[in-house]
Amino acid sequence: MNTPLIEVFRYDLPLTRPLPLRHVTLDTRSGLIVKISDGPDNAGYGDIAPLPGFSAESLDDAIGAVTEWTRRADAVRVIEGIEAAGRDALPPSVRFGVETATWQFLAPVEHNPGQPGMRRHVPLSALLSGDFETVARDAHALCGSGYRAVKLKVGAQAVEDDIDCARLVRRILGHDIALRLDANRAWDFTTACRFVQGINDLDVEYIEEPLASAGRLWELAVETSVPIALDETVVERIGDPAFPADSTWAGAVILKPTLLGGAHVTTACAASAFKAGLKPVISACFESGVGLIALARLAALATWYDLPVGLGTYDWLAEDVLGVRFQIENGMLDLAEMARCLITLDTSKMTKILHV
Ligand code: OSB
Ligand code: MG
Repeated sequence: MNTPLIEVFRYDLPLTRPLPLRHVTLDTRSGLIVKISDGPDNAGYGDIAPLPGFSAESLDDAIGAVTEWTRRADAVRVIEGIEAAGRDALPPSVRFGVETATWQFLAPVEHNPGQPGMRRHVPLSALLSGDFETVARDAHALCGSGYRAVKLKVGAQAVEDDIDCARLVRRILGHDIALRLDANRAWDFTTACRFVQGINDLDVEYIEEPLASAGRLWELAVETSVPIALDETVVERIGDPAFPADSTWAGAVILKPTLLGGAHVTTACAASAFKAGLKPVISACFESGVGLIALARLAALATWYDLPVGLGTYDWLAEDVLGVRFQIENGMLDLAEMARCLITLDTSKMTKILHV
Protein backbone atom coordinates (compact mmCIF):
# COMPACT_ATOMS: atom_id res chain seq x y z
CA MET A 1 0.00 0.00 0.00
CA ASN A 2 1.30 3.44 -0.92
CA THR A 3 1.36 6.11 1.73
CA PRO A 4 -2.23 7.30 1.92
CA LEU A 5 -3.00 10.93 1.32
CA ILE A 6 -5.61 12.51 3.58
CA GLU A 7 -7.43 15.57 2.28
CA VAL A 8 -10.24 17.58 3.84
CA PHE A 9 -12.55 19.85 1.82
CA ARG A 10 -15.24 22.23 2.97
CA TYR A 11 -18.59 22.46 1.22
CA ASP A 12 -21.37 25.06 1.51
CA LEU A 13 -24.43 23.87 -0.36
CA PRO A 14 -27.51 26.02 -0.97
CA LEU A 15 -30.82 24.52 0.17
CA THR A 16 -33.99 24.41 -1.94
CA ARG A 17 -35.94 26.16 0.86
CA PRO A 18 -35.12 27.50 4.33
CA LEU A 19 -34.62 24.68 6.83
CA PRO A 20 -36.02 25.57 10.26
CA LEU A 21 -34.12 23.83 13.05
CA ARG A 22 -34.05 24.33 16.80
CA HIS A 23 -33.02 28.03 17.34
CA VAL A 24 -31.77 28.54 13.74
CA THR A 25 -32.99 28.46 10.16
CA LEU A 26 -30.44 27.35 7.58
CA ASP A 27 -30.35 28.34 3.94
CA THR A 28 -26.98 26.67 3.36
CA ARG A 29 -25.74 23.28 4.53
CA SER A 30 -22.05 23.30 5.38
CA GLY A 31 -19.78 20.39 6.11
CA LEU A 32 -16.49 18.68 5.36
CA ILE A 33 -15.50 15.85 3.04
CA VAL A 34 -12.59 13.69 4.19
CA LYS A 35 -10.83 11.87 1.39
CA ILE A 36 -8.29 9.12 2.05
CA SER A 37 -6.55 7.85 -1.09
CA ASP A 38 -3.43 6.04 -2.21
CA GLY A 39 -3.79 6.54 -5.94
CA PRO A 40 -6.40 7.53 -8.52
CA ASP A 41 -8.21 4.18 -8.25
CA ASN A 42 -8.49 3.83 -4.53
CA ALA A 43 -10.21 6.40 -2.36
CA GLY A 44 -12.57 6.51 0.58
CA TYR A 45 -14.83 9.46 1.40
CA GLY A 46 -16.50 10.56 4.58
CA ASP A 47 -18.92 13.37 5.34
CA ILE A 48 -18.56 15.46 8.51
CA ALA A 49 -21.66 17.61 8.86
CA PRO A 50 -22.48 18.75 12.39
CA LEU A 51 -26.09 19.97 12.40
CA PRO A 52 -26.65 23.34 14.11
CA GLY A 53 -29.12 22.98 16.97
CA PHE A 54 -28.61 19.18 17.11
CA SER A 55 -24.84 18.58 17.22
CA ALA A 56 -22.93 19.70 20.30
CA GLU A 57 -19.91 20.49 18.10
CA SER A 58 -19.78 23.38 15.62
CA LEU A 59 -18.24 23.15 12.15
CA ASP A 60 -15.18 24.99 13.52
CA ASP A 61 -14.90 22.42 16.32
CA ALA A 62 -15.11 19.69 13.66
CA ILE A 63 -12.36 21.34 11.60
CA GLY A 64 -10.17 21.49 14.72
CA ALA A 65 -10.84 17.85 15.60
CA VAL A 66 -10.27 16.47 12.09
CA THR A 67 -7.04 18.50 11.81
CA GLU A 68 -5.85 17.03 15.08
CA TRP A 69 -6.89 13.55 13.91
CA THR A 70 -4.92 13.80 10.65
CA ARG A 71 -1.87 14.75 12.71
CA ARG A 72 -2.24 11.74 14.95
CA ALA A 73 -3.33 9.26 12.25
CA ASP A 74 -0.25 7.35 11.23
CA ALA A 75 -0.17 8.09 7.51
CA VAL A 76 1.92 5.02 6.73
CA ARG A 77 -0.13 2.52 8.64
CA VAL A 78 -3.47 4.21 8.18
CA ILE A 79 -5.60 1.46 9.72
CA GLU A 80 -3.63 1.17 12.91
CA GLY A 81 -3.20 4.92 12.90
CA ILE A 82 -6.91 5.55 12.76
CA GLU A 83 -7.62 3.09 15.53
CA ALA A 84 -4.80 4.56 17.61
CA ALA A 85 -6.03 8.10 16.98
CA GLY A 86 -8.64 7.61 19.65
CA ARG A 87 -11.90 7.32 17.78
CA ASP A 88 -13.83 7.77 20.99
CA ALA A 89 -12.24 11.14 21.64
CA LEU A 90 -13.57 12.64 18.39
CA PRO A 91 -16.86 14.61 18.24
CA PRO A 92 -19.70 12.42 16.84
CA SER A 93 -19.92 13.96 13.35
CA VAL A 94 -16.14 13.70 12.93
CA ARG A 95 -16.13 10.09 14.08
CA PHE A 96 -18.82 9.29 11.51
CA GLY A 97 -16.90 10.93 8.65
CA VAL A 98 -13.53 9.48 9.57
CA GLU A 99 -14.92 5.99 10.05
CA THR A 100 -16.73 5.90 6.71
CA ALA A 101 -13.74 7.37 4.84
CA THR A 102 -11.51 4.69 6.38
CA TRP A 103 -13.88 1.84 5.63
CA GLN A 104 -14.38 2.96 2.05
CA PHE A 105 -10.65 3.40 1.60
CA LEU A 106 -10.16 -0.19 2.70
CA ALA A 107 -13.07 -1.50 0.59
CA PRO A 108 -14.04 1.17 -1.96
CA VAL A 109 -17.75 1.39 -2.67
CA GLU A 110 -17.29 1.66 -6.43
CA HIS A 111 -15.54 -1.71 -6.47
CA ASN A 112 -17.92 -3.15 -4.00
CA PRO A 113 -21.43 -1.69 -4.35
CA GLY A 114 -22.90 -4.40 -2.24
CA GLN A 115 -21.13 -6.93 -0.13
CA PRO A 116 -21.89 -10.56 -0.99
CA GLY A 117 -25.42 -11.18 0.07
CA MET A 118 -26.01 -7.50 0.73
CA ARG A 119 -29.21 -6.15 -0.75
CA ARG A 120 -29.18 -3.50 -3.43
CA HIS A 121 -32.27 -1.45 -2.53
CA VAL A 122 -33.14 0.47 0.61
CA PRO A 123 -36.72 1.73 1.05
CA LEU A 124 -37.04 5.34 2.06
CA SER A 125 -39.41 7.33 4.21
CA ALA A 126 -40.45 10.59 2.50
CA LEU A 127 -40.35 13.73 4.64
CA LEU A 128 -43.20 16.24 4.84
CA SER A 129 -43.23 19.49 6.80
CA GLY A 130 -44.72 22.97 6.75
CA ASP A 131 -48.20 24.49 6.76
CA PHE A 132 -51.40 22.87 5.51
CA GLU A 133 -50.99 24.07 1.89
CA THR A 134 -47.35 22.96 1.66
CA VAL A 135 -48.10 19.55 3.17
CA ALA A 136 -51.10 19.13 0.84
CA ARG A 137 -49.05 20.00 -2.24
CA ASP A 138 -46.09 17.79 -1.28
CA ALA A 139 -48.32 14.87 -0.27
CA HIS A 140 -50.12 15.03 -3.62
CA ALA A 141 -46.74 14.96 -5.36
CA LEU A 142 -45.92 11.73 -3.50
CA CYS A 143 -49.07 9.98 -4.70
CA GLY A 144 -48.25 6.95 -6.78
CA SER A 145 -44.49 7.45 -6.38
CA GLY A 146 -43.98 4.11 -4.62
CA TYR A 147 -43.02 5.31 -1.15
CA ARG A 148 -43.93 2.82 1.59
CA ALA A 149 -43.55 5.32 4.43
CA VAL A 150 -43.89 9.03 4.99
CA LYS A 151 -42.93 11.15 7.98
CA LEU A 152 -44.78 14.33 8.85
CA LYS A 153 -43.15 16.93 11.08
CA VAL A 154 -45.57 18.22 13.73
CA GLY A 155 -45.28 20.49 16.78
CA ALA A 156 -44.50 23.76 14.99
CA GLN A 157 -48.11 24.99 14.81
CA ALA A 158 -51.30 24.73 16.90
CA VAL A 159 -52.08 21.12 17.79
CA GLU A 160 -55.43 21.23 15.95
CA ASP A 161 -53.62 22.29 12.78
CA ASP A 162 -51.18 19.41 13.23
CA ILE A 163 -54.10 17.01 13.59
CA ASP A 164 -55.63 18.42 10.38
CA CYS A 165 -52.31 17.97 8.55
CA ALA A 166 -51.88 14.36 9.73
CA ARG A 167 -55.47 13.52 8.72
CA LEU A 168 -54.90 15.20 5.36
CA VAL A 169 -51.75 13.15 4.67
CA ARG A 170 -53.59 9.92 5.47
CA ARG A 171 -56.49 10.98 3.22
CA ILE A 172 -54.23 11.93 0.30
CA LEU A 173 -51.85 8.97 0.50
CA GLY A 174 -54.31 6.29 1.56
CA HIS A 175 -53.77 3.37 3.89
CA ASP A 176 -51.03 1.49 2.04
CA ILE A 177 -48.32 3.80 3.32
CA ALA A 178 -46.85 3.79 6.81
CA LEU A 179 -47.44 7.14 8.53
CA ARG A 180 -44.77 8.39 10.91
CA LEU A 181 -44.96 11.60 12.91
CA ASP A 182 -42.21 13.61 14.57
CA ALA A 183 -42.86 16.27 17.22
CA ASN A 184 -39.24 16.94 18.26
CA ARG A 185 -40.25 17.31 21.93
CA ALA A 186 -42.74 20.11 21.24
CA TRP A 187 -45.55 19.28 23.65
CA ASP A 188 -46.46 19.01 27.30
CA PHE A 189 -48.30 15.88 28.41
CA THR A 190 -51.82 17.32 28.01
CA THR A 191 -51.17 18.70 24.52
CA ALA A 192 -49.63 15.39 23.44
CA CYS A 193 -52.75 13.55 24.70
CA ARG A 194 -54.94 15.93 22.69
CA PHE A 195 -52.90 15.27 19.59
CA VAL A 196 -52.96 11.51 20.09
CA GLN A 197 -56.75 11.57 20.50
CA GLY A 198 -57.06 13.49 17.23
CA ILE A 199 -55.04 10.92 15.27
CA ASN A 200 -56.22 7.81 17.12
CA ASP A 201 -57.87 6.24 14.08
CA LEU A 202 -55.03 6.98 11.61
CA ASP A 203 -53.02 3.84 12.34
CA VAL A 204 -49.71 5.67 12.75
CA GLU A 205 -46.56 3.57 12.75
CA TYR A 206 -45.06 5.75 15.48
CA ILE A 207 -44.63 9.26 16.78
CA GLU A 208 -41.10 10.46 17.51
CA GLU A 209 -40.46 12.33 20.75
CA PRO A 210 -43.86 13.94 21.47
CA LEU A 211 -42.90 15.27 24.93
CA ALA A 212 -40.74 18.15 26.10
CA SER A 213 -39.98 16.11 29.24
CA ALA A 214 -38.92 12.73 27.96
CA GLY A 215 -39.28 11.21 31.45
CA ARG A 216 -43.03 10.82 30.93
CA LEU A 217 -42.87 9.21 27.48
CA TRP A 218 -43.47 5.72 28.88
CA GLU A 219 -46.57 7.03 30.69
CA LEU A 220 -47.92 8.42 27.42
CA ALA A 221 -47.15 5.13 25.69
CA VAL A 222 -48.96 3.14 28.37
CA GLU A 223 -51.94 5.50 28.75
CA THR A 224 -52.67 6.08 25.06
CA SER A 225 -51.01 3.01 23.52
CA VAL A 226 -49.67 5.21 20.70
CA PRO A 227 -46.36 3.72 19.48
CA ILE A 228 -43.50 5.99 20.51
CA ALA A 229 -40.15 6.33 18.76
CA LEU A 230 -37.10 7.63 20.62
CA ASP A 231 -34.81 10.05 18.81
CA GLU A 232 -33.38 12.89 20.96
CA THR A 233 -33.48 10.38 23.84
CA VAL A 234 -31.19 8.00 21.93
CA VAL A 235 -28.59 10.77 21.55
CA GLU A 236 -28.80 11.46 25.30
CA ARG A 237 -28.60 7.83 26.35
CA ILE A 238 -26.18 6.31 23.86
CA GLY A 239 -23.36 4.63 25.75
CA ASP A 240 -25.63 3.78 28.70
CA PRO A 241 -25.40 -0.04 28.90
CA ALA A 242 -29.00 -0.29 30.16
CA PHE A 243 -30.27 1.37 26.95
CA PRO A 244 -32.24 0.45 24.86
CA ALA A 245 -33.13 -2.80 26.66
CA ASP A 246 -34.86 -0.74 29.40
CA SER A 247 -37.12 1.03 26.88
CA THR A 248 -39.19 -1.80 25.46
CA TRP A 249 -42.35 0.28 26.04
CA ALA A 250 -41.25 2.27 22.96
CA GLY A 251 -41.78 0.97 19.42
CA ALA A 252 -38.68 2.23 17.64
CA VAL A 253 -35.34 3.98 18.00
CA ILE A 254 -34.18 6.57 15.48
CA LEU A 255 -30.45 6.24 14.85
CA LYS A 256 -28.54 9.20 13.45
CA PRO A 257 -24.87 8.27 13.01
CA THR A 258 -23.87 11.95 12.62
CA LEU A 259 -25.19 12.62 16.14
CA LEU A 260 -24.45 9.23 17.72
CA GLY A 261 -20.80 9.07 16.65
CA GLY A 262 -20.52 6.86 13.63
CA ALA A 263 -21.24 3.50 12.11
CA HIS A 264 -19.72 1.43 14.89
CA VAL A 265 -21.91 2.84 17.67
CA THR A 266 -24.97 2.84 15.40
CA THR A 267 -24.75 -0.82 14.37
CA ALA A 268 -24.20 -1.84 18.00
CA CYS A 269 -27.28 0.12 19.07
CA ALA A 270 -29.32 -1.29 16.15
CA ALA A 271 -28.43 -4.82 17.25
CA SER A 272 -29.43 -4.23 20.87
CA ALA A 273 -32.62 -2.49 19.77
CA PHE A 274 -33.48 -5.46 17.58
CA LYS A 275 -32.91 -7.81 20.54
CA ALA A 276 -35.15 -5.67 22.72
CA GLY A 277 -37.94 -5.75 20.12
CA LEU A 278 -37.49 -2.12 19.02
CA LYS A 279 -37.31 -1.09 15.35
CA PRO A 280 -33.97 0.52 14.54
CA VAL A 281 -34.55 3.30 11.97
CA ILE A 282 -31.35 4.75 10.48
CA SER A 283 -31.86 8.43 9.80
CA ALA A 284 -30.15 11.47 8.29
CA CYS A 285 -29.15 14.94 9.44
CA PHE A 286 -29.30 16.62 6.02
CA GLU A 287 -25.84 15.32 5.09
CA SER A 288 -24.42 15.71 1.56
CA GLY A 289 -24.74 12.93 -1.04
CA VAL A 290 -21.50 11.42 0.31
CA GLY A 291 -22.99 11.14 3.79
CA LEU A 292 -26.30 9.77 2.49
CA ILE A 293 -24.49 7.05 0.51
CA ALA A 294 -22.64 5.97 3.66
CA LEU A 295 -25.91 6.01 5.61
CA ALA A 296 -27.73 3.91 2.99
CA ARG A 297 -24.97 1.30 3.04
CA LEU A 298 -25.04 1.25 6.79
CA ALA A 299 -28.83 0.80 6.79
CA ALA A 300 -28.50 -2.10 4.34
CA LEU A 301 -26.08 -3.78 6.73
CA ALA A 302 -27.71 -2.94 10.02
CA THR A 303 -31.48 -3.03 9.50
CA TRP A 304 -33.91 -5.27 7.69
CA TYR A 305 -34.83 -5.01 4.04
CA ASP A 306 -38.41 -3.75 4.23
CA LEU A 307 -37.88 -1.18 6.99
CA PRO A 308 -37.96 2.33 5.44
CA VAL A 309 -35.05 4.52 6.51
CA GLY A 310 -35.18 8.21 7.44
CA LEU A 311 -32.93 9.37 4.62
CA GLY A 312 -35.54 11.41 2.74
CA THR A 313 -33.57 14.65 3.04
CA TYR A 314 -31.71 14.79 -0.29
CA ASP A 315 -34.20 17.05 -2.06
CA TRP A 316 -33.46 19.83 0.46
CA LEU A 317 -30.03 20.23 -1.17
CA ALA A 318 -30.25 22.49 -4.23
CA GLU A 319 -26.69 21.47 -5.07
CA ASP A 320 -24.52 18.56 -4.05
CA VAL A 321 -20.85 17.65 -3.91
CA LEU A 322 -21.60 14.75 -6.28
CA GLY A 323 -21.34 15.66 -9.97
CA VAL A 324 -24.15 13.21 -10.75
CA ARG A 325 -26.88 13.02 -8.13
CA PHE A 326 -28.52 9.71 -7.30
CA GLN A 327 -32.21 9.29 -8.04
CA ILE A 328 -34.96 7.92 -5.87
CA GLU A 329 -37.07 5.47 -7.79
CA ASN A 330 -40.19 3.79 -6.49
CA GLY A 331 -39.41 5.17 -3.02
CA MET A 332 -36.10 3.27 -2.97
CA LEU A 333 -32.42 4.07 -2.86
CA ASP A 334 -30.30 1.92 -5.17
CA LEU A 335 -26.89 1.17 -3.65
CA ALA A 336 -25.36 0.24 -7.02
CA GLU A 337 -26.45 3.55 -8.53
CA MET A 338 -25.22 5.40 -5.45
CA ALA A 339 -21.79 3.77 -5.88
CA ARG A 340 -21.65 5.06 -9.47
CA CYS A 341 -22.60 8.55 -8.30
CA LEU A 342 -19.99 8.54 -5.55
CA ILE A 343 -17.14 8.48 -8.06
CA THR A 344 -18.52 11.66 -9.64
CA LEU A 345 -17.62 13.54 -6.46
CA ASP A 346 -16.40 16.91 -7.63
CA THR A 347 -13.79 18.30 -5.25
CA SER A 348 -13.32 21.37 -7.46
CA LYS A 349 -16.58 22.80 -6.08
CA MET A 350 -15.12 22.65 -2.59
CA THR A 351 -12.41 24.49 -0.70
CA LYS A 352 -9.47 22.35 0.31
CA ILE A 353 -8.68 23.09 3.92
CA LEU A 354 -6.23 20.32 4.75
CA HIS A 355 -3.75 18.11 2.95
CA VAL A 356 -1.59 15.62 4.84
O1 OSB B 1 -35.91 14.97 14.35
O2 OSB B 1 -35.78 13.26 13.13
C1 OSB B 1 -35.46 14.42 13.38
C2 OSB B 1 -33.15 15.50 10.57
C3 OSB B 1 -32.26 16.29 11.26
C4 OSB B 1 -32.44 16.50 12.60
C5 OSB B 1 -33.50 15.90 13.27
C6 OSB B 1 -34.40 15.11 12.58
C7 OSB B 1 -34.24 14.92 11.19
C8 OSB B 1 -35.15 14.13 10.37
C9 OSB B 1 -34.54 13.33 9.26
O3 OSB B 1 -36.33 14.15 10.55
C10 OSB B 1 -35.52 12.63 8.36
C11 OSB B 1 -36.14 11.40 8.92
O4 OSB B 1 -35.81 10.97 10.05
O5 OSB B 1 -36.98 10.83 8.24
MG1 MG C 1 -36.91 13.05 15.13
